[in-house]
Amino acid sequence: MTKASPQRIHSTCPHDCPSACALEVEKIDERTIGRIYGAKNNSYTAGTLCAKVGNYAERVHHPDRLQSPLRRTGNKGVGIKAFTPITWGEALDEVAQRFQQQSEKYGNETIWPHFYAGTMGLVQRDGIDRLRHAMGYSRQHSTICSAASDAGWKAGVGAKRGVDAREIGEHSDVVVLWGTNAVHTQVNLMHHVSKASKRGAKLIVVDPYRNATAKKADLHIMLQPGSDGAVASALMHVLLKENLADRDYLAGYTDFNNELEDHLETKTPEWASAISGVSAEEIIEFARLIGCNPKTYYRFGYGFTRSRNGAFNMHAASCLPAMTGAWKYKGGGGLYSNSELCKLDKTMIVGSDVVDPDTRVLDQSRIGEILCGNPVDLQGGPPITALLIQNTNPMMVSPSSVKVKKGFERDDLFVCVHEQFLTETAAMADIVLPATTFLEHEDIYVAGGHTFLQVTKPVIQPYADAKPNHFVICELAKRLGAQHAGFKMTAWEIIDETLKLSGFPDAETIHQQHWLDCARDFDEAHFLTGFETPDKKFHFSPNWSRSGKINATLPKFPDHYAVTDTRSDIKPFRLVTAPARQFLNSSFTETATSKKREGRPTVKIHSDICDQLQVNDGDLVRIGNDQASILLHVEIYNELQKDVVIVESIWPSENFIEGLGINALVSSDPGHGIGGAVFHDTAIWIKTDS
Ligand SMILES: Nc1nc2c(c(=O)[nH]1)N[C@H]1C(S)=C(S)[C@@H](COP(=O)(O)OP(=O)(O)OC[C@H]3O[C@@H](n4cnc5c(=O)[nH]c(N)nc54)[C@H](O)[C@@H]3O)O[C@H]1N2
Ligand SMILES: Nc1nc2c(c(=O)[nH]1)N[C@H]1C(S)=C(S)[C@@H](COP(=O)(O)OP(=O)(O)OC[C@H]3O[C@@H](n4cnc5c(=O)[nH]c(N)nc54)[C@H](O)[C@@H]3O)O[C@H]1N2
Ligand code: SF4
Ligand SMILES: [Mo]
Repeated sequence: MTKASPQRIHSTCPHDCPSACALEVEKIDERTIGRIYGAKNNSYTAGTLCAKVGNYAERVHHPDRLQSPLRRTGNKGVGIKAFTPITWGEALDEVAQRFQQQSEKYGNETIWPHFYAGTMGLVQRDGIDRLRHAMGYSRQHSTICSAASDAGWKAGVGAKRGVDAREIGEHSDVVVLWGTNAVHTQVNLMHHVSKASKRGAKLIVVDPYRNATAKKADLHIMLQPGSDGAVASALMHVLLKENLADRDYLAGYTDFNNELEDHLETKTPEWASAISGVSAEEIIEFARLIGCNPKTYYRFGYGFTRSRNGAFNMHAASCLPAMTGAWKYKGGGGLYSNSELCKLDKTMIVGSDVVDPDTRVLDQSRIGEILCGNPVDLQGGPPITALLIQNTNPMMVSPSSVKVKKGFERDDLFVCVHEQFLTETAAMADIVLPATTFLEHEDIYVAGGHTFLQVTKPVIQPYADAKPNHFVICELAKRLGAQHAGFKMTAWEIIDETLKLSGFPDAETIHQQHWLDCARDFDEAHFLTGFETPDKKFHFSPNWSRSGKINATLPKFPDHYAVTDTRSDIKPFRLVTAPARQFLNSSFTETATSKKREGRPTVKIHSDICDQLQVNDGDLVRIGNDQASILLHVEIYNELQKDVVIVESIWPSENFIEGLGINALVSSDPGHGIGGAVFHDTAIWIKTDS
């Protein structure tokens, strides 16, 4: 007799990834899943999925999942043996009591709910804001990922949406992947790219190293980190000079003018070559490919915006589809993120109706400075004496991690972490609460990489005593006296109400059909009805202050904006800490399969440099700067410029020989514009006398 195959239940991948894959989860029984598959009948996911999530049973059924609330009774940072199980009631009472005590002493701004996108589900991710706003706790300027890229994209285009990536497969003649290692970070996109390649479309990848994506490219622009503005400006120079710009489009849809044309006159390929290390010939070849093929699709990633000039460079690169009029064509135009495509009224989730605009806003990526009491960061307000953390692991992922650790070590800091695992951050907490995974709770998802809105229900029962984020937020609200209708609703009711307020079908209907395609019609998707700027034009010369409070005066036109961490005789190399394939930020570092596939932390160094340093593959070198230094095994890698090194990340600190993670070297300086972490903008030295 053949065994019946397990039931497959629809779900959505919640991880912090543009793909937000539509999933089919094999349900073995009420507590167990089998394999996970990408939904075949979703036209973006198209049955593709990353290996990490295919093998999710290993994560959701991991023996190290947190089972019950814990109180720390031993030292910070030593692990599970420092904790004692307690009940949910005891844990929540203690957190509420400590918050109240601190509030009485210092005012409500002394408490900082700190969160990010461990789950991208809107209710479980952003509900913490409702508690924050209802209580007047310190706010968060979310800069760790998309602040710089958002500002740069919106500067020209005006809204966080772009052309549907499903157009690539059948219509694009050229695809440009700019600063995104899609094979690692959004593998579904590659399904659409390979469909185009099979038709003969050309793939151009712009990236400092020949990563897994660049290996598939017809043209790899292997530039210096932080030099994208120079390359983009030179491309525009060539397009204008060789009459490959679309002058009618420029006149009708953009603010293009003679002053910009004069400015670009001096931005020659030779000028850009000296800055970027890319040959003038390659820049001309690139310009001709995009100029002669207006059906060019640009997929702009986050990677190239993680620099001090990142927002500026995103804007410079986003000028290219406007210069050639690519937006006019099916298969042409660009996408950075579609997260503003489905316009949702999130009042019930985030409590935007109860925000006090006078509460201070703290820079998420400066958590080290903030916890260590930097008065500039604290803006004249009280110290942070209590943290509530959900969906993020700042000890591992934040810049300047030595400072972050120092902050968490403070005796007078009370920390509550709600987590699935005892992360490095949870190990520093006073109270740890066990969290459900997406398979155990409800949520609603939009996506950066596609056009679908998805609503999900639990596939299995919660593990042990784990509870969803929504539960924790509502229970704390009850104890703290926070007032908002959202605290009295179930997660499902909030999803339903959010959809209703936004004019979408109800939650049950969308759940039954698994997703709702929010794609706009051709003219709107391609901005032929106008960009979302005040004058409906694309802006080559943007008004940066539309993004918010600006921290620097940015150049007027696309250019090379030389504000990155510069090399010197002492620090002659530049470090890029690009994401590893088998990890997702700090997640999946707990699963044996991911770790085994990644091997160990290494530093990719060019063989000529290894010869100079007299080191071989596998030898140890020390890399460092003014902040810290780290011992790493060498991986000889010739597919990068000689003065650039790559450490694929983010490995747990314990996997580094001396226990210090890669973010010890990354600065917490904010990117120019409205801020943003600068993970790929670090000048370093390399030494062999370890
Ligand atoms: N060196 C270097 N550092 C980087 C980057 C880099 O490229 N290089 N990238 C940066 C970027 S882009 C980002 S976005 C950050 C992200 O950094 P993090 O925010 O730490 O990212 P994640 O690992 O996605 O998620 C954090 C935690 O959320 C938890 N979690 C997941 N779902 C839930 C849930 O439903 N409830 C609760 N309570 N917890 C949940 C997971 O268990 C995980 O431990 O890292 C940044 N750090
Ligand atoms: N496997 C895996 N998938 C992930 C993640 C992960 O950690 N692992 N993280 C998730 C998250 S939170 C995010 S935000 C996305 C990010 O995904 P991406 O948009 O792909 O961005 P990054 O991963 O930061 O960087 C991508 C590439 O940018 C390159 N880069 C660095 N500096 C520069 C530069 O100055 N110019 C140019 N042109 N390129 C540069 C890096 O070398 C790297 O290859 O991926 C998500 N998906
Ligand atoms: S590719 Fe991204 S969205 Fe899809 S399953 Fe993997 S992590 Fe999730
Ligand atoms: Mo991110």
